[in-house]
Amino acid sequence: MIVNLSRSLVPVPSGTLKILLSTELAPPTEPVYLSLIIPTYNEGKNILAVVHLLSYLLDEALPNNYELVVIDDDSPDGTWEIAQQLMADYPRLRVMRRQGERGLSTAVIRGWQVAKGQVLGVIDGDLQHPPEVLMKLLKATEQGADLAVASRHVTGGGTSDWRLNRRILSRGAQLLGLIILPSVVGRVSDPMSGYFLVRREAIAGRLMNPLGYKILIEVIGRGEIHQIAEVAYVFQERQEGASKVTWRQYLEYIIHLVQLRFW
Ligand SMILES: Nc1nc2c(ncn2[C@@H]2O[C@H](COP(=O)(O)OP(=O)(O)OP(=O)(O)O)[C@@H](O)[C@H]2O)c(=O)[nH]1
Ligand SMILES: [Mg+2]
Repeated sequence: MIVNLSRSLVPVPSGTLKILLSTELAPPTEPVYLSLIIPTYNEGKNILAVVHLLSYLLDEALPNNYELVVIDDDSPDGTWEIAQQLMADYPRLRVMRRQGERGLSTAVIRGWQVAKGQVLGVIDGDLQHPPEVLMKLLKATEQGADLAVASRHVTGGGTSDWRLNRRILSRGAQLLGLIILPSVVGRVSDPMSGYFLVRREAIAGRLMNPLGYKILIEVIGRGEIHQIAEVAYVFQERQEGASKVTWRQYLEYIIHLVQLRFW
């Protein structure tokens, strides 16, 4: 009888936020091409659809050569438990339940710390990032990009029905970033994107210290990124669940920029 050990949750790494070099991965670890992290907080109504759509596409594009890793911060709606049950039907899915440490950026890095992929990625767990764009991001990494970013600000990209105040806030935050940290923020058209893939070796072995939501600026700021590709996407409206964005994220973003600039 084959016992499926993959049904248990992934243990949460502790200590510094450093990602392993591929040579440091423990021997029984079977490497894969892509590890895609799905950070979640109260996404119980979305997680099945996200896992299903991504698995459907990746089973075709990278059969048995990818993993999806849900990192849930102990959501009150039990997202982690729903995801854990999905592992029976989706063998490439792994799930981590964090209790203690919280926050989007550190969730992504904790996921990358347990990842087996040569290429590490992140996608929102609320279907606002169109799954099919992933195929173009993958292609860009296969063609040599160290970083492939889904962007709302290249031809063909956009933000569906964002209200004017959110557009202004988003563009204002980008402008501020360009002033405080031009060498990082100026390298991509959409530095606020939470949908991208990065080559493991470009960020491994470096101490990451992100704050808040904007993990991409941490990756560009601390990584060794030479070649960048951008792929257009339209940020979709949320159909289920609620946004976690508040003023706090904007404040943390500013502190994060200053931190990256001076430390
Ligand atoms: N693990 C974890 N995931 C989080 C946390 N905050 C947000 N997320 C997830 O990160 C993704 C993005 O968060 P959202 O609140 O949707 O932010 P957004 O998409 O930029 O903004 P909206 O358009 O308002 O939804 C979603 O999958 C959330 O469930 C957190 O503290 N921990
Ligand atoms: Mg969202």
